[in-house]
Amino acid sequence: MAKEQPPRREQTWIPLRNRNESNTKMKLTRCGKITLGITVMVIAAVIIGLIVHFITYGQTPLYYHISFKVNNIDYDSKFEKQYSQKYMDLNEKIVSLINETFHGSKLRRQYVRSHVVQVSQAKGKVIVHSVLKFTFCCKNKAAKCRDRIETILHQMLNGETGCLHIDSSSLKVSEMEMPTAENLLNICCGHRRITFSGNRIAGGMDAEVGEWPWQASLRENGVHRCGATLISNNWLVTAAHCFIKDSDPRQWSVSFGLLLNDPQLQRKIKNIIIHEDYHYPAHDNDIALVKLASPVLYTSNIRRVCLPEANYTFPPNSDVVVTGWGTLKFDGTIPNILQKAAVKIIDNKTCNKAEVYGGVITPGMLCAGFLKGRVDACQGDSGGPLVTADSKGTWFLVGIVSWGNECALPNKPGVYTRVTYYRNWIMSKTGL
Ligand code: 4AZ
Repeated sequence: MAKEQPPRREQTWIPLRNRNESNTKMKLTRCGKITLGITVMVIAAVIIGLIVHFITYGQTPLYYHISFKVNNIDYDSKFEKQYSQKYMDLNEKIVSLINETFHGSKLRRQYVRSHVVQVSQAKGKVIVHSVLKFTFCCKNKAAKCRDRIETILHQMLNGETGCLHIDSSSLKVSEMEMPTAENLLNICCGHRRITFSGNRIAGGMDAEVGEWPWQASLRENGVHRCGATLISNNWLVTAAHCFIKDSDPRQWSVSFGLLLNDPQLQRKIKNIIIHEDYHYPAHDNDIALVKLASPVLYTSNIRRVCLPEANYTFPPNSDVVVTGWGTLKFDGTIPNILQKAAVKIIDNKTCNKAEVYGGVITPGMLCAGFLKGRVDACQGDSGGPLVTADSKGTWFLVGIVSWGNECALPNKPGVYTRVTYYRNWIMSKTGL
Protein backbone atom coordinates (compact mmCIF):
# COMPACT_ATOMS: atom_id res chain seq x y z
CA MET A 1 0.00 0.00 0.00
CA ALA A 2 1.30 3.54 -0.93
CA LYS A 3 2.06 5.86 2.00
CA GLU A 4 0.00 9.07 2.40
CA GLN A 5 2.18 12.13 1.59
CA PRO A 6 2.56 14.55 4.60
CA PRO A 7 1.26 18.13 4.13
CA ARG A 8 3.80 20.13 2.14
CA ARG A 9 4.36 22.74 4.96
CA GLU A 10 5.52 20.18 7.32
CA GLN A 11 7.98 18.86 4.75
CA THR A 12 10.48 21.63 5.74
CA TRP A 13 11.15 20.28 9.22
CA ILE A 14 10.00 16.79 9.03
CA PRO A 15 12.92 15.87 6.83
CA LEU A 16 15.24 17.60 9.34
CA ARG A 17 13.86 15.64 12.16
CA ASN A 18 14.10 12.60 10.00
CA ARG A 19 17.73 13.44 9.20
CA ASN A 20 18.49 13.72 12.92
CA GLU A 21 16.70 10.48 13.53
CA SER A 22 18.46 8.80 10.65
CA ASN A 23 21.83 10.12 11.98
CA THR A 24 21.08 8.61 15.37
CA LYS A 25 20.09 5.38 13.63
CA MET A 26 23.33 5.40 11.63
CA LYS A 27 25.37 5.97 14.81
CA LEU A 28 23.44 3.21 16.56
CA THR A 29 23.93 0.95 13.59
CA ARG A 30 27.70 1.56 13.65
CA CYS A 31 27.73 1.08 17.38
CA GLY A 32 25.53 -1.95 16.98
CA LYS A 33 27.80 -3.33 14.33
CA ILE A 34 30.83 -2.97 16.59
CA THR A 35 28.97 -4.48 19.55
CA LEU A 36 27.65 -7.25 17.35
CA GLY A 37 31.13 -7.89 15.96
CA ILE A 38 32.61 -8.09 19.43
CA THR A 39 29.79 -10.38 20.59
CA VAL A 40 30.28 -12.67 17.57
CA MET A 41 34.03 -12.75 18.18
CA VAL A 42 33.54 -13.56 21.87
CA ILE A 43 31.04 -16.32 21.04
CA ALA A 44 33.37 -17.71 18.34
CA ALA A 45 36.30 -17.63 20.76
CA VAL A 46 34.25 -19.44 23.41
CA ILE A 47 33.13 -22.07 20.86
CA ILE A 48 36.70 -22.54 19.57
CA GLY A 49 37.94 -22.74 23.16
CA LEU A 50 35.34 -25.39 23.97
CA ILE A 51 36.22 -27.38 20.84
CA VAL A 52 39.95 -27.19 21.61
CA HIS A 53 39.25 -28.13 25.23
CA PHE A 54 37.08 -31.05 24.10
CA ILE A 55 39.67 -32.25 21.59
CA THR A 56 42.56 -31.84 24.01
CA TYR A 57 40.98 -33.19 27.15
CA GLY A 58 37.55 -34.58 26.33
CA GLN A 59 38.97 -37.39 24.28
CA THR A 60 42.07 -37.98 26.36
CA PRO A 61 41.56 -41.45 27.73
CA LEU A 62 42.63 -42.33 31.24
CA TYR A 63 44.20 -45.66 32.14
CA TYR A 64 44.34 -47.49 35.45
CA HIS A 65 46.22 -50.53 36.61
CA ILE A 66 44.24 -52.63 39.07
CA SER A 67 45.28 -55.79 40.91
CA PHE A 68 43.52 -58.11 43.33
CA LYS A 69 43.92 -61.60 44.80
CA VAL A 70 41.62 -64.48 43.84
CA ASN A 71 41.44 -66.78 46.86
CA ASN A 72 39.94 -69.81 45.15
CA ILE A 73 42.39 -70.13 42.24
CA ASP A 74 45.75 -71.78 42.89
CA TYR A 75 48.66 -70.36 40.95
CA ASP A 76 49.86 -72.52 38.08
CA SER A 77 52.88 -71.91 35.81
CA LYS A 78 50.44 -72.08 32.86
CA PHE A 79 49.34 -68.56 33.81
CA GLU A 80 52.75 -67.35 32.62
CA LYS A 81 51.72 -68.01 29.01
CA GLN A 82 49.20 -65.46 27.76
CA TYR A 83 47.79 -67.96 25.28
CA SER A 84 47.31 -70.89 27.63
CA GLN A 85 43.69 -71.97 28.00
CA LYS A 86 43.92 -71.24 31.75
CA TYR A 87 45.02 -67.65 31.14
CA MET A 88 42.37 -67.04 28.49
CA ASP A 89 39.59 -68.53 30.64
CA LEU A 90 40.60 -66.35 33.60
CA ASN A 91 40.87 -63.26 31.36
CA GLU A 92 37.35 -63.92 30.03
CA LYS A 93 35.88 -64.25 33.55
CA ILE A 94 37.63 -61.15 34.89
CA VAL A 95 36.83 -59.01 31.84
CA SER A 96 33.12 -59.94 31.93
CA LEU A 97 33.00 -59.22 35.69
CA ILE A 98 34.61 -55.79 35.21
CA ASN A 99 32.44 -55.05 32.16
CA GLU A 100 29.26 -55.92 34.07
CA THR A 101 30.39 -53.82 37.03
CA PHE A 102 31.10 -50.66 35.04
CA HIS A 103 28.20 -51.06 32.61
CA GLY A 104 25.91 -51.06 35.66
CA SER A 105 27.64 -48.08 37.30
CA LYS A 106 27.63 -44.28 37.01
CA LEU A 107 30.81 -44.58 34.92
CA ARG A 108 29.06 -46.68 32.26
CA ARG A 109 29.56 -43.99 29.60
CA GLN A 110 33.20 -43.37 30.45
CA TYR A 111 34.28 -47.03 30.74
CA VAL A 112 35.89 -48.26 27.51
CA ARG A 113 37.43 -51.69 28.17
CA SER A 114 39.71 -53.80 30.31
CA HIS A 115 42.21 -56.58 29.81
CA VAL A 116 44.09 -58.95 32.10
CA VAL A 117 47.74 -58.11 31.45
CA GLN A 118 49.49 -60.34 33.97
CA VAL A 119 48.83 -63.09 36.47
CA SER A 120 51.24 -63.32 39.40
CA GLN A 121 51.07 -65.19 42.70
CA ALA A 122 50.97 -64.60 46.44
CA LYS A 123 51.14 -67.52 48.84
CA GLY A 124 50.17 -69.91 46.06
CA LYS A 125 47.07 -67.93 45.07
CA VAL A 126 46.48 -65.94 41.91
CA ILE A 127 46.95 -62.14 41.74
CA VAL A 128 45.21 -60.66 38.70
CA HIS A 129 46.62 -57.49 37.08
CA SER A 130 44.33 -55.64 34.68
CA VAL A 131 44.42 -52.44 32.69
CA LEU A 132 41.21 -50.40 32.53
CA LYS A 133 40.56 -47.67 29.95
CA PHE A 134 38.16 -44.74 30.50
CA THR A 135 37.32 -41.55 28.63
CA PHE A 136 36.88 -38.56 30.90
CA CYS A 137 35.78 -35.01 30.16
CA CYS A 138 38.52 -33.44 32.24
CA LYS A 139 42.08 -34.63 32.43
CA ASN A 140 43.02 -33.05 35.73
CA LYS A 141 40.28 -34.99 37.51
CA ALA A 142 42.21 -38.23 37.12
CA ALA A 143 42.79 -38.64 40.86
CA LYS A 144 39.10 -38.03 41.65
CA CYS A 145 38.15 -40.52 38.97
CA ARG A 146 40.55 -43.04 40.47
CA ASP A 147 38.68 -42.76 43.80
CA ARG A 148 35.34 -43.29 42.02
CA ILE A 149 36.74 -46.33 40.19
CA GLU A 150 38.10 -47.73 43.44
CA THR A 151 34.72 -47.29 45.16
CA ILE A 152 32.89 -49.05 42.31
CA LEU A 153 35.42 -51.90 42.30
CA HIS A 154 35.15 -52.29 46.09
CA GLN A 155 31.37 -52.57 45.73
CA MET A 156 31.91 -55.21 43.03
CA LEU A 157 34.37 -57.23 45.12
CA ASN A 158 32.14 -57.13 48.19
CA GLY A 159 29.12 -58.24 46.16
CA GLU A 160 28.40 -61.14 43.80
CA THR A 161 31.56 -62.18 41.96
CA GLY A 162 30.30 -65.49 40.58
CA CYS A 163 32.75 -68.36 40.88
CA LEU A 164 35.64 -66.05 41.76
CA HIS A 165 36.35 -65.51 45.46
CA ILE A 166 38.12 -62.18 45.40
CA ASP A 167 39.91 -60.75 48.43
CA SER A 168 38.55 -57.17 48.41
CA SER A 169 41.21 -55.97 50.86
CA SER A 170 43.88 -56.81 48.25
CA LEU A 171 42.52 -54.34 45.68
CA LYS A 172 45.03 -51.77 44.39
CA VAL A 173 44.24 -49.07 41.83
CA SER A 174 46.82 -46.77 40.25
CA GLU A 175 46.95 -44.42 37.27
CA MET A 176 48.93 -45.43 34.17
CA GLU A 177 50.58 -43.52 31.33
CA MET A 178 48.90 -43.92 27.95
CA PRO A 179 51.75 -45.55 25.90
CA THR A 180 52.42 -48.25 28.52
CA ALA A 181 48.71 -48.91 29.00
CA GLU A 182 47.97 -49.02 25.25
CA ASN A 183 50.91 -51.39 24.76
CA LEU A 184 49.39 -53.77 27.32
CA LEU A 185 45.84 -53.38 25.97
CA ASN A 186 47.06 -54.20 22.44
CA ILE A 187 49.39 -57.02 23.42
CA CYS A 188 47.08 -59.77 22.11
CA CYS A 189 48.36 -61.13 18.80
CA GLY A 190 46.28 -61.24 15.65
CA HIS A 191 43.66 -58.72 16.77
CA ARG A 192 42.64 -55.51 15.06
CA ARG A 193 40.95 -52.36 16.31
CA ILE A 194 37.69 -52.73 14.39
CA THR A 195 36.20 -55.02 11.82
CA PHE A 196 36.80 -53.89 8.29
CA SER A 197 34.36 -53.97 5.42
CA GLY A 198 34.83 -55.26 1.90
CA ASN A 199 37.69 -57.03 0.25
CA ARG A 200 39.49 -56.00 -3.24
CA ILE A 201 49.21 -55.79 -4.96
CA ALA A 202 48.14 -57.19 -8.32
CA GLY A 203 44.35 -57.37 -8.38
CA GLY A 204 44.08 -56.04 -4.82
CA MET A 205 42.68 -52.90 -3.21
CA ASP A 206 43.63 -50.16 -0.74
CA ALA A 207 43.84 -51.23 2.91
CA GLU A 208 42.47 -49.07 5.76
CA VAL A 209 44.26 -47.55 8.75
CA GLY A 210 44.87 -50.25 11.39
CA GLU A 211 43.54 -53.06 9.19
CA TRP A 212 46.87 -54.95 8.97
CA PRO A 213 48.66 -53.61 12.09
CA TRP A 214 51.50 -56.18 11.85
CA GLN A 215 52.56 -55.10 8.34
CA ALA A 216 55.89 -53.31 8.12
CA SER A 217 58.02 -51.89 5.29
CA LEU A 218 61.64 -53.00 5.22
CA ARG A 219 63.80 -50.20 3.85
CA GLU A 220 67.36 -50.13 2.57
CA ASN A 221 68.75 -46.62 3.10
CA GLY A 222 65.18 -45.37 3.43
CA VAL A 223 63.92 -47.01 0.20
CA HIS A 224 61.15 -49.63 0.46
CA ARG A 225 62.52 -53.02 -0.56
CA CYS A 226 60.38 -55.67 1.10
CA GLY A 227 57.49 -56.33 3.44
CA ALA A 228 57.91 -57.73 6.96
CA THR A 229 55.60 -58.89 9.74
CA LEU A 230 55.69 -57.86 13.40
CA ILE A 231 55.68 -60.93 15.68
CA SER A 232 56.65 -59.26 18.99
CA ASN A 233 57.68 -55.83 20.33
CA ASN A 234 61.12 -56.23 18.76
CA TRP A 235 61.06 -59.07 16.21
CA LEU A 236 59.85 -59.19 12.61
CA VAL A 237 59.83 -62.06 10.17
CA THR A 238 60.61 -61.53 6.47
CA ALA A 239 62.18 -63.26 3.44
CA ALA A 240 65.89 -64.14 3.29
CA HIS A 241 66.14 -63.06 -0.35
CA CYS A 242 65.51 -59.41 0.69
CA PHE A 243 69.12 -59.38 1.94
CA ILE A 244 70.88 -61.00 -1.05
CA LYS A 245 72.68 -57.78 -1.97
CA ASP A 246 72.97 -56.16 1.44
CA SER A 247 72.68 -57.79 4.86
CA ASP A 248 74.30 -54.99 6.91
CA PRO A 249 71.68 -54.03 9.55
CA ARG A 250 73.01 -50.44 9.60
CA GLN A 251 71.69 -49.88 6.06
CA TRP A 252 68.22 -51.13 6.93
CA SER A 253 65.23 -49.73 8.82
CA VAL A 254 61.61 -50.68 9.40
CA SER A 255 58.53 -48.48 9.15
CA PHE A 256 54.92 -48.97 10.24
CA GLY A 257 51.68 -47.38 9.10
CA LEU A 258 49.37 -47.41 6.08
CA LEU A 259 51.36 -45.02 3.89
CA LEU A 260 54.81 -45.66 2.51
CA ASN A 261 55.74 -41.96 2.22
CA ASP A 262 54.22 -40.89 5.55
CA PRO A 263 54.98 -43.68 8.04
CA GLN A 264 53.57 -43.67 11.56
CA LEU A 265 56.69 -45.05 13.21
CA GLN A 266 60.22 -46.00 12.16
CA ARG A 267 62.87 -48.13 13.82
CA LYS A 268 66.51 -48.91 13.21
CA ILE A 269 67.60 -52.54 13.01
CA LYS A 270 69.96 -54.22 15.44
CA ASN A 271 70.31 -57.64 13.84
CA ILE A 272 69.34 -59.64 10.74
CA ILE A 273 69.22 -63.43 11.05
CA ILE A 274 69.08 -65.18 7.67
CA HIS A 275 68.19 -68.88 7.60
CA GLU A 276 71.44 -70.86 7.59
CA ASP A 277 70.21 -73.04 4.71
CA TYR A 278 69.10 -70.25 2.41
CA HIS A 279 71.34 -70.28 -0.66
CA TYR A 280 70.47 -67.86 -3.45
CA PRO A 281 69.26 -68.46 -6.20
CA ALA A 282 67.42 -71.46 -4.68
CA HIS A 283 64.09 -70.48 -3.09
CA ASP A 284 64.25 -72.97 -0.21
CA ASN A 285 64.38 -71.65 3.37
CA ASP A 286 63.52 -68.13 2.23
CA ILE A 287 63.06 -66.79 5.75
CA ALA A 288 64.87 -64.21 7.89
CA LEU A 289 64.34 -62.53 11.25
CA VAL A 290 64.86 -58.86 11.94
CA LYS A 291 65.53 -57.58 15.47
CA LEU A 292 64.70 -53.93 16.09
CA ALA A 293 67.27 -51.62 17.70
CA SER A 294 64.55 -50.53 20.16
CA PRO A 295 61.16 -52.15 20.71
CA VAL A 296 57.88 -50.68 19.48
CA LEU A 297 55.03 -50.15 21.91
CA TYR A 298 51.82 -51.64 20.58
CA THR A 299 49.03 -49.22 19.68
CA SER A 300 45.68 -49.87 18.03
CA ASN A 301 47.47 -49.52 14.65
CA ILE A 302 50.74 -51.33 15.41
CA ARG A 303 50.24 -54.86 16.69
CA ARG A 304 51.71 -58.32 16.27
CA VAL A 305 50.27 -61.22 14.31
CA CYS A 306 49.89 -64.69 15.89
CA LEU A 307 52.30 -67.45 14.90
CA PRO A 308 50.64 -70.83 14.28
CA GLU A 309 51.81 -73.99 16.09
CA ALA A 310 54.31 -76.08 14.11
CA ASN A 311 51.83 -78.96 13.75
CA TYR A 312 48.94 -76.85 12.43
CA THR A 313 47.85 -77.38 8.82
CA PHE A 314 45.89 -74.73 6.97
CA PRO A 315 43.48 -76.59 4.70
CA PRO A 316 43.67 -76.11 0.91
CA ASN A 317 41.17 -73.59 -0.41
CA SER A 318 41.28 -71.64 2.88
CA ASP A 319 40.72 -67.90 2.57
CA VAL A 320 43.94 -65.98 3.10
CA VAL A 321 44.96 -62.36 2.57
CA VAL A 322 48.27 -61.06 1.26
CA THR A 323 49.26 -57.46 1.94
CA GLY A 324 52.06 -55.18 0.81
CA TRP A 325 53.35 -52.16 -1.08
CA GLY A 326 54.54 -54.28 -4.02
CA THR A 327 54.02 -53.34 -7.67
CA LEU A 328 50.43 -53.34 -8.95
CA LYS A 329 51.55 -55.47 -11.94
CA PHE A 330 54.80 -57.13 -13.01
CA ASP A 331 57.39 -54.37 -13.63
CA GLY A 332 54.74 -51.81 -12.70
CA THR A 333 54.78 -49.01 -10.13
CA ILE A 334 54.51 -49.30 -6.36
CA PRO A 335 51.57 -47.76 -4.49
CA ASN A 336 51.79 -45.39 -1.53
CA ILE A 337 48.80 -46.98 0.22
CA LEU A 338 49.16 -50.51 1.55
CA GLN A 339 47.31 -53.01 -0.66
CA LYS A 340 45.37 -56.13 0.33
CA ALA A 341 44.33 -59.06 -1.83
CA ALA A 342 42.15 -62.02 -0.91
CA VAL A 343 43.50 -65.31 -2.25
CA LYS A 344 43.14 -69.03 -1.48
CA ILE A 345 45.58 -71.70 -0.37
CA ILE A 346 46.50 -74.14 -3.15
CA ASP A 347 47.80 -77.53 -1.97
CA ASN A 348 51.42 -78.43 -2.87
CA LYS A 349 50.29 -81.39 -5.03
CA THR A 350 48.21 -79.14 -7.29
CA CYS A 351 50.93 -76.49 -7.25
CA ASN A 352 53.50 -79.08 -8.35
CA LYS A 353 51.48 -80.18 -11.41
CA ALA A 354 53.41 -80.00 -14.70
CA GLU A 355 51.39 -77.02 -15.96
CA VAL A 356 51.82 -75.14 -12.67
CA TYR A 357 55.30 -75.26 -11.07
CA GLY A 358 56.24 -78.77 -12.24
CA GLY A 359 57.62 -80.19 -8.98
CA VAL A 360 59.77 -77.35 -7.59
CA ILE A 361 57.45 -76.65 -4.65
CA THR A 362 59.09 -78.17 -1.55
CA PRO A 363 57.42 -78.86 1.87
CA GLY A 364 58.72 -75.55 3.28
CA MET A 365 56.77 -73.68 0.57
CA LEU A 366 53.06 -73.00 0.19
CA CYS A 367 51.13 -71.75 -2.85
CA ALA A 368 48.28 -69.25 -2.68
CA GLY A 369 46.29 -67.46 -5.34
CA PHE A 370 44.09 -68.71 -8.19
CA LEU A 371 44.98 -71.01 -11.07
CA LYS A 372 43.19 -68.58 -13.35
CA GLY A 373 45.58 -65.84 -12.13
CA ARG A 374 44.56 -62.16 -11.78
CA VAL A 375 45.18 -61.72 -8.03
CA ASP A 376 48.67 -62.14 -6.60
CA ALA A 377 51.57 -60.70 -4.65
CA CYS A 378 54.17 -58.94 -6.82
CA GLN A 379 57.63 -57.31 -6.75
CA GLY A 380 58.21 -55.51 -3.46
CA ASP A 381 55.64 -57.63 -1.57
CA SER A 382 58.41 -60.13 -0.77
CA GLY A 383 58.90 -60.81 2.91
CA GLY A 384 55.39 -59.59 3.69
CA PRO A 385 52.55 -61.51 5.33
CA LEU A 386 50.01 -64.00 4.05
CA VAL A 387 47.46 -64.26 6.88
CA THR A 388 44.22 -66.00 7.76
CA ALA A 389 41.61 -65.44 10.48
CA ASP A 390 40.37 -68.27 12.69
CA SER A 391 36.71 -68.65 13.66
CA LYS A 392 37.15 -66.11 16.50
CA GLY A 393 38.64 -63.49 14.15
CA THR A 394 42.23 -63.93 15.37
CA TRP A 395 44.77 -63.53 12.55
CA PHE A 396 47.63 -66.01 12.04
CA LEU A 397 50.70 -65.81 9.83
CA VAL A 398 50.42 -68.55 7.20
CA GLY A 399 53.14 -67.57 4.76
CA ILE A 400 55.87 -65.10 3.81
CA VAL A 401 55.81 -63.72 0.24
CA SER A 402 58.71 -65.50 -1.46
CA TRP A 403 58.58 -65.94 -5.25
CA GLY A 404 56.48 -66.75 -8.32
CA ASN A 405 56.63 -66.67 -12.09
CA GLU A 406 55.89 -62.97 -12.69
CA CYS A 407 52.59 -61.87 -11.09
CA ALA A 408 48.96 -62.95 -11.37
CA LEU A 409 49.60 -65.14 -14.45
CA PRO A 410 47.34 -68.17 -15.03
CA ASN A 411 48.75 -71.37 -13.48
CA LYS A 412 51.47 -69.34 -11.71
CA PRO A 413 50.18 -68.60 -8.20
CA GLY A 414 52.30 -66.86 -5.57
CA VAL A 415 54.74 -69.06 -3.67
CA TYR A 416 55.19 -68.39 0.05
CA THR A 417 57.50 -69.65 2.80
CA ARG A 418 55.37 -72.02 4.92
CA VAL A 419 55.48 -70.54 8.45
CA THR A 420 54.50 -73.76 10.29
CA TYR A 421 57.50 -75.50 8.68
CA TYR A 422 59.83 -72.90 10.19
CA ARG A 423 57.95 -72.41 13.47
CA ASN A 424 60.61 -74.21 15.54
CA TRP A 425 63.41 -72.32 13.76
CA ILE A 426 61.68 -69.02 14.69
CA MET A 427 61.39 -70.24 18.28
CA SER A 428 65.06 -71.25 18.38
CA LYS A 429 66.18 -67.76 17.30
CA THR A 430 63.71 -65.53 19.11
CA GLY A 431 62.29 -67.58 22.00
CA LEU A 432 58.79 -66.75 20.66
C1 4AZ B 1 59.23 -60.36 -6.11
O1 4AZ B 1 60.00 -60.21 -7.05
C2 4AZ B 1 58.04 -61.24 -6.31
N1 4AZ B 1 53.83 -63.37 -7.87
C3 4AZ B 1 57.23 -61.51 -5.24
C4 4AZ B 1 56.13 -62.31 -5.41
C5 4AZ B 1 55.82 -62.83 -6.64
C6 4AZ B 1 56.62 -62.55 -7.73
C7 4AZ B 1 57.72 -61.73 -7.55
C8 4AZ B 1 54.61 -63.68 -6.77
O2 4AZ B 1 59.41 -59.81 -5.04
